[in-house]
Amino acid sequence: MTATKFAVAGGQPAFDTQIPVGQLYFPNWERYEAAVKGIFKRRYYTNQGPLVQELEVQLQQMLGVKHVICVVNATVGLMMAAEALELRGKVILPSFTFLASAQSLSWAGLEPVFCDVNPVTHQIDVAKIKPLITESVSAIMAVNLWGGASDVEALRKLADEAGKKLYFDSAHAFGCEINGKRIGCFGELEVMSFHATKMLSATEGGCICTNDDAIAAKLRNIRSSYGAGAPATVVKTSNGRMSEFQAAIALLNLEDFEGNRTNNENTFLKYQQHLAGIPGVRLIRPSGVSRSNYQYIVCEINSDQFGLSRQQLLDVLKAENINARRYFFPGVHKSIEFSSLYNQQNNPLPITESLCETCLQLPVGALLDINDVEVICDLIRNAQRHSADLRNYLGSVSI
Ligand code: T4K
Repeated sequence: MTATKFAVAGGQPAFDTQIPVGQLYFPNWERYEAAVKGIFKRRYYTNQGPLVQELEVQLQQMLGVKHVICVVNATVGLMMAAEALELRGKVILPSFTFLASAQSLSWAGLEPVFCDVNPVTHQIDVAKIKPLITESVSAIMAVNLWGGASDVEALRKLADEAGKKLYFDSAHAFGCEINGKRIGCFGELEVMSFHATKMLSATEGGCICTNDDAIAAKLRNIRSSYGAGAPATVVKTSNGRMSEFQAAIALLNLEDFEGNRTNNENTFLKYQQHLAGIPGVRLIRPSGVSRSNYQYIVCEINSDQFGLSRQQLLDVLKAENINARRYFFPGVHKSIEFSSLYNQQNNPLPITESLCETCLQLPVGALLDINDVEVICDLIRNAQRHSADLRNYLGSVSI
């Protein structure tokens, strides 16, 4: 292949249609139709209907956790979590995450304290949490990224010693296990996302998992002003209810979860095989778990070794109709809301800063034909080989 064959240089794109980046699983239409017929027959759209109840029971069994509270999405779930845990003041969390993790704190009147992440695993760096703990910190929110997990044991020990609460944004971690124990069982509670681009899709949706009866009762009352389950005194209520249509999709996708997980794992292995040896490309293996959902395919691009910056490689792939992404950019600490809080001198976040510039997400999920992985990897390998020529087509963007 020569540089002129690349779409960015005027060649034919490798794919006719866009290859999306998320999971995006669409269950069998007939099964969905039957589920919707049931909703119409019962004439019951929402408010803790039978499908939501069924989903909660199935998730409790699958995750081995006492309570699953289904919600409208994980962002609202995280806001509800802060209220149920009665958090005050500040919460320590990584900045290398989706904006919603930190903004859930703003909605709850809390202030984020950003902690750097581990350069190898991308999970919150437990050693860097301790110096950030002060009297005004009420909790640690760890984010389990990329189908991997934070060091849950070290976090538990640290939180207990400091007398702080511990909870997890596990939006990426549905179906993952740590030493045989499903994610969902750790900390005071965990919040999962069932967004369309996630491992278990409810189109929009999520759930909160906890083994604590009192927290569960509060969450069920915070979820809806009319309450559900055991009565509990709560100050604020919300509308975090999941509808029957969301639950119908989630239940169907749950049936197909194992097949989708295996497909993701095979996709990861194929990327691992075909990206091997490309200078400047490091594929991230989900860490801290005994079983991953392989929800994301994450690479770091070292521009000195690769010859193109992460953004330049994204531009090359985009022209080929490959919708690779740069989660997370910019770091949450640089977003409009939080940039004034972030003090580079007092609390530097060098790893986060670097990852925001170098991380790349590649396509994975049910809509990806696994044979296309080889095509994508060949394009990346050739982009590296022809990086000097390609830079001419990509204009003056510096590496
Ligand atoms: N915590 C963490 C760590 C998170 O990553 C997230 C969400 C949350 C909390 C909050 O969870 P939720 O409140 O969302 O439940 C996506 C998702 O919207 C978001 O759920 C996710 N994280 C975030 C990392 O990514 P985008 O902006 O990448 O999605 P979008 O619309 O660009 O879609 C991605 C690709 O998929 C595009 O190529 C379009 C395609 N697509 C998408 C949808 C939804 C389709 O072809 N069909 C579709 O139906 O945000």
